[in-house]
Amino acid sequence: MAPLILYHFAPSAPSRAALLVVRNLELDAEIKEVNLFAKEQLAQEFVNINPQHCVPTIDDNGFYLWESRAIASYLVDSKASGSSLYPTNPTERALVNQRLYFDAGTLYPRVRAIAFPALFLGETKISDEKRKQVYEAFGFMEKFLTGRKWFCGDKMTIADLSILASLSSIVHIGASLNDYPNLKTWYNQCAIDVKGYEENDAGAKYFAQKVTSNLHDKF
Ligand SMILES: N[C@@H](CCC(=O)N[C@@H](CS)C(=O)NCC(=O)O)C(=O)O
Repeated sequence: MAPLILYHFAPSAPSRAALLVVRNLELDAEIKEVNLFAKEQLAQEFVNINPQHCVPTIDDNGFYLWESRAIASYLVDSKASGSSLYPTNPTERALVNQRLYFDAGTLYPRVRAIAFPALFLGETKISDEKRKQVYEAFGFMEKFLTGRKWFCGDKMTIADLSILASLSSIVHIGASLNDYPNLKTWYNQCAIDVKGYEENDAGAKYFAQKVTSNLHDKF
């Protein structure tokens, strides 16, 4: 059987989230870089696979899938069914999904609202409103983590991996966790327990350097 292929670009938070799932499931996968800064995602052979031309995308023996959180759940279901990374119990799974949707619909868009204009639209400032929106999301996460080691309870799930990829990007851009002790403790715990933590962190740092080099003011 052909190996799993992950089309990946390290600065991209969604792409790093999928890679973290690969690493935490210890899957044998070929990682193929799609350099977005060189517009490689627009190459015809990639668009043939994914008409939305985004990373991450996987090729699992001819099954093509994109959207990082869909990839995360598919990888657990298809390669490690029963793993606590994506529990099968309906309420436990629903909570993981809620956190994944929170990342997709709240946290990541607020990070992107700062990064994308700085990277691609010549924006040199972060508005107070955008900063406030990021810290509001931190406040929500602080509450999600009350009485929990991980976002969904006492075990790490794909929600933690997805959130880690988004959060590390904005932390390296300069957002502070100091007013969010639960979140800070969780972030430090990730450094200990998440496989591929360093790899994710290096991608997040590189991304943040690109963003902050275009910004005149600090986060
Ligand atoms: N919701 C998607 C977002 C994917 C996404 O926006 N990827 C960006 C990089 S962060 C991309 O590939 N952009 C290139 C393009 O759209 O042409 C996911 O979670 O996978």
